[in-house]
Amino acid sequence: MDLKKQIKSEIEKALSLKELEQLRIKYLAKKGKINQLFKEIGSLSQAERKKKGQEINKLKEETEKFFKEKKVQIEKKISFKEDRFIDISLPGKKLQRGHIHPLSQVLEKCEDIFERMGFSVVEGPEIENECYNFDALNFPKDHPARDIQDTLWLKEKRRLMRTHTSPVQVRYMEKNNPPLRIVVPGRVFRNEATDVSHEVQFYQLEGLMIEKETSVVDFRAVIQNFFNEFFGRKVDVRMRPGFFPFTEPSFEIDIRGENGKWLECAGAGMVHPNVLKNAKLNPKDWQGFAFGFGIDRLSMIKYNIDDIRLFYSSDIRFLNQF
Ligand code: FA5
Repeated sequence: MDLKKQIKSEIEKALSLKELEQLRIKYLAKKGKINQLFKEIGSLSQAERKKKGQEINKLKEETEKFFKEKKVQIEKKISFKEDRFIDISLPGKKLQRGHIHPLSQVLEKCEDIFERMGFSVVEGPEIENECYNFDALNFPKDHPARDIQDTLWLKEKRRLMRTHTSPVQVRYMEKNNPPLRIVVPGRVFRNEATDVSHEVQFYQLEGLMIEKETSVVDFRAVIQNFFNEFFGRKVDVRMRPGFFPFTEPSFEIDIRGENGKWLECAGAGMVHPNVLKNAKLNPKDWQGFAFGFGIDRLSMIKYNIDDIRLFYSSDIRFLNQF
């Protein structure tokens, strides 16, 4: 049989890298058959030697090519087999299931309760201008909240990260005719040091109700109903006098956790006549109340969490508990 054919057929039959290596030694190694052929032509005439030499060189090149191709083929088969190897004694891989973040769950619950009381859910921009965040809300020009220490100002002139959801009150009143009942969920930003109950960014839920006639008594009834529903029990609610430039009178709202401790969770009050005027409503015709819940604080009380920063830690061991 022609040597080239023989080599080719033997290589084709090889099943493993080991067999292939044996064939390589047989044909291509120093003492292999092909080198043997080179030696044998030593006795031929120069012309014949040249011709034969060329033939053997060609055979050598082709043989090397066959080996290379076969090696790639065998290696591919091995890695395929390894990929497909299944060890049925190994425990199965558990699929990690995601779920809604606890703060989003709380926001959804709040929205749901207020919607049942006739409030609509409205949103506003996180990047605000000084006018809606402060001026229209009756903040004096020199109010300390405008200070760079409290507010995250943007490079763009008079633009800022909103410090509360209250600017949406004015935005909404400008475009909609009363009576109004809205809640505004959203993220707010403050340039302050963090601690167990303060974050640089946190969530608020703003509420606004504008009617021909409303009073602090209506407000108290609405929030008491909200808290009872939210916590699924009768909740102790405390209203303390407070100060906000956009409400008069103003209150701080505390609720008592199951551990007996009071925690401030909202600011509120009757909408200031100047704010109604800034939104082109006549304070003689319309009045109302507004409130701003700290959603993180509500969540802390609901789930008995003592550090607000856990909500933003992305610690899966914490998040998986909700
Ligand atoms: C306000 O932001 C007012 N806009 C609330 C308001 C709305 C008053 C409508 C009157 C009428 P205050 O700064 O107190 O108020 O924040 C409201 C609530 O947000 C607080 O009661 C608290 O629960 C929460 N809060 C305030 N600062 C932080 C903070 N750094 N981290 C987490 N929660 C905070």
